[in-house]
Amino acid sequence: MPKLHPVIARAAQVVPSPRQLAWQKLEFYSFIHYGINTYTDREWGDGTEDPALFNPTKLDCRQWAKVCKAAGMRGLILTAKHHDGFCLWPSAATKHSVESSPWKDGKGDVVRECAEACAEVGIKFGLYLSPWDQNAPSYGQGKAYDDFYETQLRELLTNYGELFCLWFDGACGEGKNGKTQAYDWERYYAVIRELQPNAAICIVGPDVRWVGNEAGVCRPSEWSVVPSFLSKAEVIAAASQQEDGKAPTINLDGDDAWAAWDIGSRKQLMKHQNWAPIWYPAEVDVSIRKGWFYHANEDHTVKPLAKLREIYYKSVGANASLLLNIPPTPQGVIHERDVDTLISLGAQLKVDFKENLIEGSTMTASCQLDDAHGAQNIVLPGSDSYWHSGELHKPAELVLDLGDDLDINKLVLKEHIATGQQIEAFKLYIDQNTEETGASKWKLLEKGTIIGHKRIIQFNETRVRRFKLVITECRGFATLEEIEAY
Ligand code: FUL
Repeated sequence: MPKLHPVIARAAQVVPSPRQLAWQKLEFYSFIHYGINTYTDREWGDGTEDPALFNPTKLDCRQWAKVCKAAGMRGLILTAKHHDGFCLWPSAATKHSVESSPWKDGKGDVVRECAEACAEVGIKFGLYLSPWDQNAPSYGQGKAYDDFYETQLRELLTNYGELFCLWFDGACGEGKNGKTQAYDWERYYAVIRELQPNAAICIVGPDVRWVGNEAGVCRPSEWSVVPSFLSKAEVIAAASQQEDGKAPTINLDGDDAWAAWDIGSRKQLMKHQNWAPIWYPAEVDVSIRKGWFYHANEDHTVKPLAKLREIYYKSVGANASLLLNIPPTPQGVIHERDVDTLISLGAQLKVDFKENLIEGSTMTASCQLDDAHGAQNIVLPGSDSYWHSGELHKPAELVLDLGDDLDINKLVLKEHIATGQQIEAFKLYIDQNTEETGASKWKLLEKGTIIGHKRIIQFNETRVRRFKLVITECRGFATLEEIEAY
């Protein structure tokens, strides 16, 4: 393989932070859009809503957490405050909160109940705190609002245990005559790093990138290493939805830099070489229903199991994480339609990934860095060891021998991303000779690009004993941490 251009060599050296690695391992978690909009039947409030409207009769955060867990999720992100400014916790910075509602005589705290439920059920907890706040009198006054926002952040970051992420969106629908607030993002980020250094700062933030649409679609090559301008708050805000709660019109085929179909290839890195490459992995956010908040007239829009499963394969299985929104009803529970579908999804994923048939396999490679990085490491599930090709001058070939003919319909490939994302293209073959001996008859099964944290490759169930994986293009070297076969 030809010598790397310095721009690409630099990208090959970019690695995730420990918090990004921890976040990536969660893979699938929920968004809970709940607040005053749940009671006004709107997607975006305007900050004039009466807190007295907030009065759940059966609020059950345990049910939320349990349903998430049953669906196969490892975390939950709650909208502590949406654009209307109503806070789901009693905030010292405003009275526009649950404290002014009849629920539990103003003594309730949804953030606390939810944090406790997640801890009890054993999933991670994260928070969404809308920067745009139409109720705060200081909104649009620069530092005064930043002070207010920092107070709220500190409350959330200190009183509710460990948070796995803080989620900021760039939406602001103030329109031409609205207020403009220049958020002091660096100040907000510093508070998060100070109080919860392990929390990932998502979307408008340095740790996790919005995939660019709300349809559950990833790019075919969803690079985790991209030019750093993509993490600039102005760029993200410009790409976010701007008009009354409408989904963004971003089209991944568009040619603006954010929306482009390709943002991390060599071509893009060369084009944007003045922007240092950063580790900025993608998250796919999508709602189980039409809207982000609950609306009874959208009960029929709950996505069917097949659609959710497809979204899972196309996000978690394409080097992104999946943030699936489930909005509770005005009673404060997840609607039975959503519950049924989510339970089926969890059951389906359990069946799909029930028995990893890799145990007892052998894996050989045409090259390896040293004895500690041999190909057999790839078929030791759960171990930290991995295969490292060493510097590559020609394609690396790996052969997986399952030890017997087995009926397989998917492989899961994982790069060792702690040492960066390197693989740019691969070919996967199956051996049509299923006997132990005799010459292999390789048939091309799949031609792919990136692998990253996880690439799920599905195919028609085939009786097969051996696979060959050829890494045809990569940056510097290649690694693989694990292969699973189902
Ligand atoms: C957007 C918001 O405007 C929507 O209401 C929703 O919260 C979505 C996840 O992010 O920017």
